Amino acid sequence: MKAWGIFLLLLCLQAITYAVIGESQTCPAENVGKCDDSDWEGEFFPGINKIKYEGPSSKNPLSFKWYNAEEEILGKKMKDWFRFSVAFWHTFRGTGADPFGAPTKYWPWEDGTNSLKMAKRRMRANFEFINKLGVDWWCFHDRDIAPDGETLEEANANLDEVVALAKELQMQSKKKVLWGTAQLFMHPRYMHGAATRYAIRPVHDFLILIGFMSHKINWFYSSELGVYAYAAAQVKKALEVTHYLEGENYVFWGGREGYQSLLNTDMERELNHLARFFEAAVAYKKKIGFNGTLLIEPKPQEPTKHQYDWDAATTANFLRKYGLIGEFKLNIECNHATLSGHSCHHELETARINGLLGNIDANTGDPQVGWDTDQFLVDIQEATMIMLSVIRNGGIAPGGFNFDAKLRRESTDVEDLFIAHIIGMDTMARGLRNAATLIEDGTLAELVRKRYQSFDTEIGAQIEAGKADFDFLEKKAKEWGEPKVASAKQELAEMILQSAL
Ligand code: XUL
Ligand code: CO
Repeated sequence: MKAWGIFLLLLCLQAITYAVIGESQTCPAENVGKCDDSDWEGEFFPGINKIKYEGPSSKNPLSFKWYNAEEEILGKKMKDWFRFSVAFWHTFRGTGADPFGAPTKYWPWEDGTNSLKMAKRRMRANFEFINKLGVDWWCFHDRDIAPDGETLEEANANLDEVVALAKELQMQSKKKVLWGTAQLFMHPRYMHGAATRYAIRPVHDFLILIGFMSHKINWFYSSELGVYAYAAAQVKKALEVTHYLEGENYVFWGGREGYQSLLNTDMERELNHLARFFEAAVAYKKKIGFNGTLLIEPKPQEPTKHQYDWDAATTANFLRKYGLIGEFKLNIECNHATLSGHSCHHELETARINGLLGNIDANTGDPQVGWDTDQFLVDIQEATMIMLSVIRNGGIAPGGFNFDAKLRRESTDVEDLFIAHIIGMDTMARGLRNAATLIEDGTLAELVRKRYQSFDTEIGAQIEAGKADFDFLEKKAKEWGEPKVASAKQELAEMILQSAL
């Protein structure tokens, strides 16, 4: 009886304490776990200071060994060569879940909901992160930063609330959006694509063809037209908020603009729809005075079996066919490049020589895994090749290097978010330093020049100017006899490259 009495007394005391003091209104950073309804008032990354350049001999994982923002390389500050950006969707919405397994990451500030309150808290975490990391840019999809709604109006209102906070945080920290985009692939309404398809139309046409139906039924069209219109409305809003957040670019990645089977697909019609969609986006961009670059991000497949913007060359052809070439550039993603059977360097060079190199989604795949693993790029040789293209392009501003990369599922510490970005930035910085060494040394350029030197002669120049017809060339072939063919010197080129690594 006595024990029960003490227990009841303790319960009463607890009740009185809550009534007088109230529940704790803060959720301090040390409180790893759930953060009920209260606002987060601690630091999100306690114990992590602003990341500094400490040089190659540093053993501190939370320091840059090669990226020195203010250092000039080939007449430009490192930070201006790169314009590094954090991808909100991976860094703040990545959970570690994969098709076989549950989430593995439980960041202390997350409360397990997709509420507006949580969206705002995450946005604050984003700004603390980019401030501490020392990057000036961030990228987002509309639906990563704010919850979707039951209606378009509700979704837009949610977005407006989070964007207002982002704008305030941007002003305080002098950060900006590198690019924004609309997420047109997650919601089931986009399962057939967003800007391409009347999936049901071929069935409908077939029924008319065999005489089963005699006239067009609007219902068959309405749902798919509804998707196209919804996607347009979503892009319209995403363009507006990107503009409001002083975004310098806007990206189109059409994950579901493609097909699973050509049997039920009218490819020509779908591509026409896509071009009309892009035309409307160009018109709207001009209407609202958004001067950012519109970028298309090629990817061959995943989630669709075949995506229409397969690679840089396919996308360039699409833009030329529809007269859109002057309105768009490309956002080359390295992991997408390898999925399409190319190297990142190939895709960058294809974009560059077509005047289309706009931005880089800096990541990499795994040579033993066949899908888009979105890893941080840590291969110094690849980074060097990438930077050779970027330097030849004179930089990529107003584009930049967006880390469309995520932690491995098994990396679960908060500090891993920093370490991953640091090694991504250091790797690219090593690439820049190496590429600059190669360019200043000039041996590689000389090797390449020599391979084409016969075209530097008078007749070579005539050929390059399109002034040598077949009759003339036949005459020369007879006059010169069997040509001597020189070595390509590939191994020597590889040796020169390695000397700079
Ligand atoms: C998907 C991908 C996207 C785009 C933006 O593979 O790269 O994250 O960058 O939608
Ligand atoms: Co990407």
